[in-house]
Amino acid sequence: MSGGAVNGAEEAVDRLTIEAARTEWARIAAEVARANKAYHTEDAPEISDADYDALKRRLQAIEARFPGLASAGSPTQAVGAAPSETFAKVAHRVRMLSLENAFDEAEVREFDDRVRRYLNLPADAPLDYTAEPKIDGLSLSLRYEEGVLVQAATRGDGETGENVTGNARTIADIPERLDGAPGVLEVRGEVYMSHADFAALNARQVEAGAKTFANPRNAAAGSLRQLDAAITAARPLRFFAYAWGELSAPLDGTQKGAIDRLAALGFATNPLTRLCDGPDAVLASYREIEQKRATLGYDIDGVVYKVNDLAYQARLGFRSTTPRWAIAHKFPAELAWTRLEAIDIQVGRTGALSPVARLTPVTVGGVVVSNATLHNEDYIAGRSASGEEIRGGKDIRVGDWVQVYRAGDVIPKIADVDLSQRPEEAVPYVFPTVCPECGSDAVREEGDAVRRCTGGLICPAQAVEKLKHFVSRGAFDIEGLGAKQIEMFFADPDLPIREPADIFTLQARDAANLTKLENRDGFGEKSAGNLFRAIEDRRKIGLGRLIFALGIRHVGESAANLLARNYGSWAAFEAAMTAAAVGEGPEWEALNAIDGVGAVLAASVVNAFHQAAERASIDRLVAHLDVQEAARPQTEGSPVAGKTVVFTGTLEKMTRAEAKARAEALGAKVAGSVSAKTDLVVAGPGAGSKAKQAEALGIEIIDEDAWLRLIGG
Ligand code: 9MJ
Repeated sequence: MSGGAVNGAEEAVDRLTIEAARTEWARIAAEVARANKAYHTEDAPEISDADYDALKRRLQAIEARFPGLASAGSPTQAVGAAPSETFAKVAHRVRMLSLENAFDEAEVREFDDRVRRYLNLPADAPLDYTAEPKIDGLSLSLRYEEGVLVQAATRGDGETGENVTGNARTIADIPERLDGAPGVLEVRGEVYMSHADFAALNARQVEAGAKTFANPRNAAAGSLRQLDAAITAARPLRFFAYAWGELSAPLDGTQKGAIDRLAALGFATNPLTRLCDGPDAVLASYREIEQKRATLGYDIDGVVYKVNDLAYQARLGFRSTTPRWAIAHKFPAELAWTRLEAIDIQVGRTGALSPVARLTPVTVGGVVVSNATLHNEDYIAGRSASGEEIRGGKDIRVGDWVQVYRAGDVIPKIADVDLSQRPEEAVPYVFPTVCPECGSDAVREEGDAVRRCTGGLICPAQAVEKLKHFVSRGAFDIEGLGAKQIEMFFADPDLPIREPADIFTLQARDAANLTKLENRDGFGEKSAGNLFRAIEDRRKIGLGRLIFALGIRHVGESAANLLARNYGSWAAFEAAMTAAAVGEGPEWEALNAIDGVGAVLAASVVNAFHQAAERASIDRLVAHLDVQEAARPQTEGSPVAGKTVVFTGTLEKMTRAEAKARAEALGAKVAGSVSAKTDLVVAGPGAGSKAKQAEALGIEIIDEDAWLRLIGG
C-alpha cells in the first residue's frame, strides 16, 4: 500500500482535533480516489482490496466523528450509501412519460381503434405509425442549450429525476456539442449496455471480487448512477435517442422525421425503426424485430408504436402518466412447468379473496418462482369473467402440473394445465364462500369477478391490510412503521394499533402504560423516540396523500391527487362527499365531471363516506391531523377556469373526449347535463333538449368555432 495511511500508529478517532481530522481526511480521500482511478479507469489496481477497505473504514470513522467532512464528494458515499439521496434533483420541464403496454395483436388493434376514435378518423383513413424496438435500459433526458450539453437527468418519477450530467458526458454516444440544433433541445432516449460489454464487465467484477450484475439493464443503471464519473467512464454504456422534451423549435412534423433529424445531429438512433401505414404494417414490423431480437446484441423487450404525425400526437395528448399516441407491444413472457402444491386464499384491504398458487419452485426467465396469482374463482374453474372458456375450459386443481409465465416485472401467472399429468385423486377446487380470516360471508356481487369478505373493519385481515396501506410509501409513509411493525402492533394487547387514528394516540397511550415501548424487544429508547417523532411529523399531511391513505377501493394515487386538486381542501371534499348521493344530485354530477373519475370510482368514494363504521374511523383519524390544501390546476389566464361547461350536439373539429380533456386542462368543469350551475353550453349541430334547457335558464350558448376562439384555437 502506498503511503501507509492506515496503520497501528494512527490516532484514535475520538482524540483527533478537527484540524487533524480534516488533514487526514483529505489525504485518505485523495488516496482512495487514486486507487479508484487505477482500478476502474486504468484496470490496474495499485493496492489490495483489504487495504482499500481499511482506508474506507478509517474515512468512515472520521466522518462519523466529524459529519461535516462527509461531503457528497466523499469516497465513502460512492458505495453502499443510497445514491438517490445524494444526486441533485432535476425537475423535468416536460414530463418524462412511461408507456401503456399491449400484450397481443388484439390489444394493438384496439389501440389503433382508440386513436382513430379520438381523432374522429374513419377506419379506412390513412394513419401512419413508427415501430421502434423497445430498448430495455434506463431513460435519460439530455438538455442542450445553444448546441451545448448542459444537463443530463434520469427519468426518476417522470416529474423529477436525478442530475447525472457528469456521468452522461462520459458516454461516447452522447455528443457534447451539436451543430444546427434548436437553441433549446432536450433529447430523450435509452442508456443501455450490450451483451458483450455486460459479460466482460461481469468477468472483471468477478476477478476483482466485486459484485456482479444480474442483467445488462441493472449494469447500465448501476453504472450511470455512480457518484464518481470515473467509474461511469470505465463502463461501456451506449445511448439510443428516440424522443424529446422541451424544444425552442420543432424538429420536424413527424415522429420519423424527428428521429432522422436527431440522427443527423449526431445521435445514435435505432436502425430498425420503421414507418408503417397502419396496424397490419406495425404487426409485420413487430415480427421482423422479434426475429432479429436474438442477434441484436442488446436487450429489447418489445416494439413501441407511435402515431407518426406530430400534430395528431399533440391532439391526442396524455393520460396521467402515458401518452395516448404510443403503445409498447411487449414480447411474450417466459414460460416454465411445475407442480401446484396448494391454493391459499389471501384477504386484501378491500376484502377481496385472492387465490394464490403455491408452486414447487421453478426458474422462469432467470428468476425463481414459488407463488403465482390465480386471479379469482372463475379463472381457477377455466372460465373468463364473461363466462367463456379459458384454457379450453380446463380447471386448475391442487396437484396439477401447471405452466407458469412471467411478463416483465409483473406477478407470475398460470397459463396452462397438463391434464395428462393430473393425479387421479385431484379434485376440483372449491372456492370458499366464507372469509378464511373472520368467518364472515364472502359474496360476489353481480358483474364482479371477485368474491369479497363482508366483514369490513371487523375482519382482521382487511383491517391490517388497510393499515399497511395507510403507512405505505405514497400514503403516510411513516419511518419506522412499515408492514412488519403494523402486524406487531395490530396483535399487541397493551399498545394496539387497530385503525389509523390509533397511530396518532400511540405515544400518549404508551406514556400511560406500565411497560413502555422502549423496553420491548426490537425497540430501545432511541427507536421508540424516533417512531413517535416520525408519527408527529406526519400529523401535517397533504390532502392527496390523505385521500390515498384511506384505502378506498378504486382510489389509487393518481385518482386521490385528482380528487385533492379538484376539491382543494379536506373540508370541501368531506362536505361534498357527505352531501353526495350515488347516482344523483349536483355533488354527484360534479364528482363525475372530473376528468379521470368514472361512475365506479365515484360510487366507491361516496359509499365510503356513507358507511357508518368506515366514516367514523375516518372522522376519528382526521381529528388528529392538520390537512394541507392541495394546489388547484394551473389555469392562470384561462378564460374558462372554474366555469362549468356542457358540450351538446355533434362536434365537428374535435371529439367529445378531446373537447372534455382540453376544457379540463384549462380548469373548466365539464358536466353531462345542464343545471343552474352551468356557465356555458357549447352546442353543435343536432343539439336538442340541453340547448333548450340552457336557453330557458338564460345560460350562454356558443357554437364550436366560438368555443375554439375562446380557448385560443
Ligand atoms: C424505448 N424504451 O426504446 C420510448 N422507447 O417514447 C422508445 N421508449 C418512449 N420509445 C415515449 N423507443 C415514452 C417512451
